[in-house]
Amino acid sequence: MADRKILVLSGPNLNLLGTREPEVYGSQTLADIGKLLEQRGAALGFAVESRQSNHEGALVDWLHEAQASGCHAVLLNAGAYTHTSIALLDAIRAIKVPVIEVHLSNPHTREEYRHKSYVGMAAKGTICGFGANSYLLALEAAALL
Ligand code: CA2
Repeated sequence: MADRKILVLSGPNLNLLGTREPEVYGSQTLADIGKLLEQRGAALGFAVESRQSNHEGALVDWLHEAQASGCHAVLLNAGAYTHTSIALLDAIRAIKVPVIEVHLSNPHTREEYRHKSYVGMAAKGTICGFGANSYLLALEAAALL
């Protein structure tokens, strides 16, 4: 059932996860995280589908799709688009599905240009700074909605 589905969207460069900068982003790959989310989701009674794109428009399309297909929630790590994308802000505002902002690192402890989040301006809430566990914690939060 679509209303028991949680969509996990990851943005630009996150396909490189686990291959570079492990000191910042951890050593697990996005596929590893996807498997963990699927397992935990099943235990919580949700089908979890994970997707990644380096393209802003694909993320916008998938947010619209989450609404059209009646998803329960979206977990969104928009990568660097977090800090630049009014298109993502508008897309999140345009849908009723709650979007939880996720980051592996804590952008607030990093460069100033990472402090502003357009995603966060419309997200239900934000979980950041816990590495791969940020996604899992966001899933727990989504299941409570
Ligand atoms: O901490 C996060 O999850 C970020 O969304 C990651 C983005 C960054 O621009 C945000 O400020 C915070 C960068 C993703 C880059 O992913 C890489 C993964 C492995 C190696 C290189 C880049």
